[in-house]
Amino acid sequence: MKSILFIAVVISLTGCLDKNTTTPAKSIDTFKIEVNEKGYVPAEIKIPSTLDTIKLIFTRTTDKTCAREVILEELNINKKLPLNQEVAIIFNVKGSNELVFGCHMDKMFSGKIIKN
Ligand SMILES: [Cu+2]
Repeated sequence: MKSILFIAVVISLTGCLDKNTTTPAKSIDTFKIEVNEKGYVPAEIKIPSTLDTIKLIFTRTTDKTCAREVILEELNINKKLPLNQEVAIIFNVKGSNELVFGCHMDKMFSGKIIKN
């Protein structure tokens, strides 16, 4: 009887461990992007393919480039980036494998979100 109980405990424990070690399907992930002299940094954001929603927080820290907004044509997003202010955009990424964002001048400065 005792050994049966012990086995049951071990099984339930390993069950728990399995759940913790496999990556859970996250619904939202947040990334910070600085818009400086180099453009959007980081310019490449890799996300898990299971991700539903992404939150990008942009902070423009320079006046020296034309990248004063962030445009995501595919999703009709166009947001001004005031100097040294955090601007968050939240959107669904379920239907896209790759999304490009950039400035208004045909992506002279740009970045992309890529699914792993
Ligand atoms: Cu530009």
